[in-house]
Amino acid sequence: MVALKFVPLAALLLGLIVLVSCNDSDEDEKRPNRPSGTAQSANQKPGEKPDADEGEEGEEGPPTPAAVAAEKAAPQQTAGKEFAYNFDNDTSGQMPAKFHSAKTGGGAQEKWVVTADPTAPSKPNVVAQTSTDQTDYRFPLLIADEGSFQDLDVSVKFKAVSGSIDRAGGLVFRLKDPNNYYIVRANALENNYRLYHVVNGRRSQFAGANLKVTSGEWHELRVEATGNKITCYYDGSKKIEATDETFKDAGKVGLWTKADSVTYFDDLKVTTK
Ligand SMILES: [Ca+2]
Repeated sequence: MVALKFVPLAALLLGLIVLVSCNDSDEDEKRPNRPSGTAQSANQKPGEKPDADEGEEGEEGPPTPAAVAAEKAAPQQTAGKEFAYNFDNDTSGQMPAKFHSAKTGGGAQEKWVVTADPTAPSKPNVVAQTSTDQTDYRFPLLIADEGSFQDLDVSVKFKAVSGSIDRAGGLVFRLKDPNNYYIVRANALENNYRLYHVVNGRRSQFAGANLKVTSGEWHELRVEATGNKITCYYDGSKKIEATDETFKDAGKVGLWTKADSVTYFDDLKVTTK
């Protein structure tokens, strides 16, 4: 009799214990998750966010590319022909002569202007991409109008000034139009140097190297392309050697940034090989 009386009481107690422990574990699950979830998404910028730059393999970009204007044809340059641009005779606050601007991807209009910089490799001027639209898949381009180049040696100095989504500077070559080109770029938020082809507005990385990219200092990007062989240097050191069959014909050269990168460039030089 006594035992029987205890059965419902024991069951009740057991039920209460289960209920309390369930509540506890719910709270335990919720409490640490909320702040860590927030911290994670905050920490995801810039290194771990699902950024287009994070896709090491495969294509990136919208299935239907943003429309771009066709490029005006530029005469293909013969071996030994050289062009150099120091922006020092261009007007501050305006686009540099012998260039036009364009954009791959979405977001606001790119803005390239000549500006004075006391640290310029050649003084007084540099050319700067100054728009800070944070659209991630957005690549402002500054394209040189005078020639197209097949086998080439092209270099530029760049200084990563600011950017929270991205802080990068790049060199474009064998460009057919703003949706089709090769690009090698250095990223000061990710500390890497990567080589991509962009085909119909979609970007694929096919080579790269990890290296320290400091902001606020000048660095040199340089590419040698001969046939399908592409060699990329960073501050004079060979960092990438790759082969690729995508763009074999002559194309234009240019400068590149991404998202909200404010980047200064100077002394673009290109020589036909
Ligand atoms: Ca200059």
